[in-house]
Amino acid sequence: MGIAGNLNPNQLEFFNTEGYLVLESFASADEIRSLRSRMEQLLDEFDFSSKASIFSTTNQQQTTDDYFFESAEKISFFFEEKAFDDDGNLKQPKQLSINKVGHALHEHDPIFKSFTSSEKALSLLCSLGYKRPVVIQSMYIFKQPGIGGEVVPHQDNSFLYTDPPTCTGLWLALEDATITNGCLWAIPRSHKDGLVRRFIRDETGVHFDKPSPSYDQKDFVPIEVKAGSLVAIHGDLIHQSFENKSCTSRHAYSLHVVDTDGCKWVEDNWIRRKVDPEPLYAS
Ligand SMILES: O=C(O)CCC(=O)C(=O)O
Repeated sequence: MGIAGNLNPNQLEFFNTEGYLVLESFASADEIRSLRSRMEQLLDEFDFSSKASIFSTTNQQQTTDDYFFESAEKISFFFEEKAFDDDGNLKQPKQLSINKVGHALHEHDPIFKSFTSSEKALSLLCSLGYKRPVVIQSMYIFKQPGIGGEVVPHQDNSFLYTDPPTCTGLWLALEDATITNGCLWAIPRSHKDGLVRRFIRDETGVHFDKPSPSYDQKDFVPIEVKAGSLVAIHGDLIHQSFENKSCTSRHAYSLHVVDTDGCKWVEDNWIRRKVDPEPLYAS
């Protein structure tokens, strides 16, 4: 295989203890420019006249439709809940109305694919102990100025469950992420308490198997990072982000990785692939 891990023992210890790790300057200015300008191009080409699907983490059951399910293997566009007026017209240009693009950018777009399978990304996964990792979803998240929606407290293993759980989030800041424009917040060490609930897909649609616990906001710490920083997030870490009420966007490229060696992708996950994803490497 020839892939060597790139985390030092202190970084690994921090990740294992706190449940997350910030890697500053993970992406170069050129890589950020190229991911952002490719997204600008995809957005320019996106014709939303026939279909507008909304993404909301506060209203997930109602807004989940076939467009959402099929996005697991496509490049699909989801609008902000607050993007439309009462007559269903966009209140601002489409470029400032999209919540996210997902969930298979890493498979279908050469620029996103190249970053996703870069040597440094593979080395990071090797450090984290992945034997045969697959990217199970990718998202370009805009957190638009003024209307960027909140992402409620959650654990990534709830949505992307393997038995045993193996999900890690790799969240790359494409712009500076601050408390003002809606950075990530997490409860350090919360991954030690295990998985709280699962997001299940069945013949009736999707639902959580348990209600959300109520979290004390005092337990969350902000993870403010510069553009180019990557935040590795343990699949059981409780994390969230708030609405962006500022006039500055907060773009990010988020990957979720699971292992396919020594664990099983369970069939009641929302993602049901027709074609199995290719592993990034096999060791
Ligand atoms: O970008 C955000 O605001 C939230 C992202 C997130 O929670 C995730 O990628 O798991």
